[in-house]
Amino acid sequence: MAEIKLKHNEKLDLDNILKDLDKYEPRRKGWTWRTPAPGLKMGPFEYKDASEPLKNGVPLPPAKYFDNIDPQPMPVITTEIASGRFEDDIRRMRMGAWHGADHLMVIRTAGQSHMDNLIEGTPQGIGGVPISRKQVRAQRKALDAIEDEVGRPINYHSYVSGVAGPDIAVMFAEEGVNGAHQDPQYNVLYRNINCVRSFVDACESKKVLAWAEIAQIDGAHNANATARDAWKVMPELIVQHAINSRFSELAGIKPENICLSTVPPTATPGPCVFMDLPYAVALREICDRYRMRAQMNTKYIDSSAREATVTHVLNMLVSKFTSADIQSTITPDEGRNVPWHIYNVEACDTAKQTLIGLDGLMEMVELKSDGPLREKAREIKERACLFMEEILEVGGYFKAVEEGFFVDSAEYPERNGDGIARQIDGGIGYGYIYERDEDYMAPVTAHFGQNNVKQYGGDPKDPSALIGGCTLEDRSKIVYIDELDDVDNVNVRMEETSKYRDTSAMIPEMEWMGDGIVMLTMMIPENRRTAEVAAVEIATKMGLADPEVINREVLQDAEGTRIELKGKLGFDIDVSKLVIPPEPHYLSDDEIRADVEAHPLKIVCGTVGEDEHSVGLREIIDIKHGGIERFGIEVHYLGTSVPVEKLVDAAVELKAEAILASTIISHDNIHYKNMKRIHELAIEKGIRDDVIIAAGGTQVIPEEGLKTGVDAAFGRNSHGIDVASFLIEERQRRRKDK
Ligand code: Z97
Repeated sequence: MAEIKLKHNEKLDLDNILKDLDKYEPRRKGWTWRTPAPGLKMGPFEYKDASEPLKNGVPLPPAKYFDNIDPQPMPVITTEIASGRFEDDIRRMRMGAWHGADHLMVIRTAGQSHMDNLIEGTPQGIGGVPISRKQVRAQRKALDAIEDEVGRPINYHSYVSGVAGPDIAVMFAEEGVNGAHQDPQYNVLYRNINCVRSFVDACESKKVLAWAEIAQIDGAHNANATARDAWKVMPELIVQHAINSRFSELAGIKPENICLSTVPPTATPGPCVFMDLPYAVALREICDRYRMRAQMNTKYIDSSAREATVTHVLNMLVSKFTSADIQSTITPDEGRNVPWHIYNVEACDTAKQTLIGLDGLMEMVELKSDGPLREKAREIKERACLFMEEILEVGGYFKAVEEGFFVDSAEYPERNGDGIARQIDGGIGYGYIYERDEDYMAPVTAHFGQNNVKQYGGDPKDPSALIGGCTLEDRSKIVYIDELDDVDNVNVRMEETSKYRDTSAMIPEMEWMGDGIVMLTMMIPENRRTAEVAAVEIATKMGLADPEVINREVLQDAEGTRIELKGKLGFDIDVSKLVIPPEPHYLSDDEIRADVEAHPLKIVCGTVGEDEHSVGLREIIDIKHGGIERFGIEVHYLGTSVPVEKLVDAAVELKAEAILASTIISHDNIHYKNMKRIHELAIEKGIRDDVIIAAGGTQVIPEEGLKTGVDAAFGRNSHGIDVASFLIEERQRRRKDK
């Protein structure tokens, strides 16, 4: 099957991804960590904790000041994608990968834990897409092309939870999935699936994950998100991690593929690092042979992206102190349920920026080995051990769940008696566990427990040889089903949006192609309640459909409220009809400096005529404003209301190579008249061929200005770099002509 090659300036062709999926074969199995690059040198810097750089990516915005370098931190960076349409998720994956994500997690949005079989095709239903073989194949296939493009392996991930857990695990192993959540406690506590069934199923699932070398993440973060006071479940979080990790190891998963889904339990305005760091240290110490996948706190996120970003950054400080192996970047928009492209990308940037910003930190600081950090960590570990002992005392995990040990709102050993209680003989899937019959046989690879092939002449060490290999060895045995539902499938959905793929029509989107959603940010000078209603009224008058306030922050009770609102645009545009002016052209700072160093450049300048404005020209020349002085250009500033004769005379006297004239006042076209006069005077004085004349001002239209005979005219929004680039290039042109 021909590999897909992406071009950085061309959109990913979804039709091509979906073509021939029946023939797709994953390139590899198992998880990939980043390659460390100690002592990496990039631009003017050296990094201590970086990993190998990407071939292609989007650097952080300030990278333009540092040769556009894009250093990559050491932890794998996760982006959790939950648009609910896998075909749009694929495009988001590419954007995420360009911003540094190499663990792409697809959140199931259909409540799939209760579906007792594999789902085929690509139905969207009403609750969002379930994970299906077709979806997994399409996404893994797209990621093969994306990882080639960015130049780093990408881990693809989803969930092996629910009553169909083992079926999904096998499908993941067959399809080259690299990471998966698997934790029977999730089924029991949050999906009320029978506990015995969940643990029996988990044996099988974990055995399959082990074979496929899939990195496993547990579900402990859910206790934090569900608890009434999230910081009170710290001992229990450790217990949950311990149960799943030890169980996984016993089922055959290598410790290095067992990742704990850690989550800082608290958030601001609590003194969160003071509470979260001892917890993370305790966990590191007690579960030291496993990997840490640090998620951000999602329990206390509200709808301010700014606030959520700070929480994320504080959380990453804890990650840095405890050397988290995977940094998750669940989008900081959880609080307002807008799982949009931009937030996935922003969160990846937040992680990259923070972790690179903290590069080398641990070479300079050390966590204290005494004091509150260690005391608190020890206390958390003690509480966790007591919790575990009590589980044993009451008769084991199932009994403890029955008695409501978990997600109780008090801090253990206190109990409020409001934990989640599940019956051993109840819940979904109860009554569906059968002992293996005497003549039971399982000629399959990666099967938990007795496969009984010996009875049939097989080799227990190679059980599938009995049938010439199972689907894990012989892919031709995998039954690939394209679609089962004629109406609810990706082809129908893509037909509806084909206009935006196949023509030059374009509409903005946040989540799905063609959704037309835009966000408005407004400062409404009213109280919160009035501002919310006013914002909706304004959006309606602007023609947005379904306007909805998604964030409100009080600036002051009476003075104003910051409002963010989403709404739907009722029209699209044809990009082929746009008149797109060429990009402004600049030389780089280095190019300008080198030219000035080789050929010193002297200029005279001033605001001409009866014009006292000085700010504009100052912006162009002053080093403080990033003006042309910073390139080493020698600037002779003559002030304001400078007669044009004086400017030209100064150029003669100083043997300046260029004259810069600023002119703001435009009454009676005086600005253009003055420019014309400078040009004529330079001819009269015999220096026109030796001097470059440039003029500018807020009322200057460059095309009109050029008609006066000057060499360049600069209008509103011009900067020092525009003027410097022009001067240097014009000089170079003149040098060549000589
Ligand atoms: C995360 N931020 O890191 P269903 N199994 C586990 C889960 O945590 C989840 C599911 C299954 C989070 C994502 C949601 N977690 C938040 C251990 C969901 C999903 O198909 O909704 O029943 O299962 O994963």
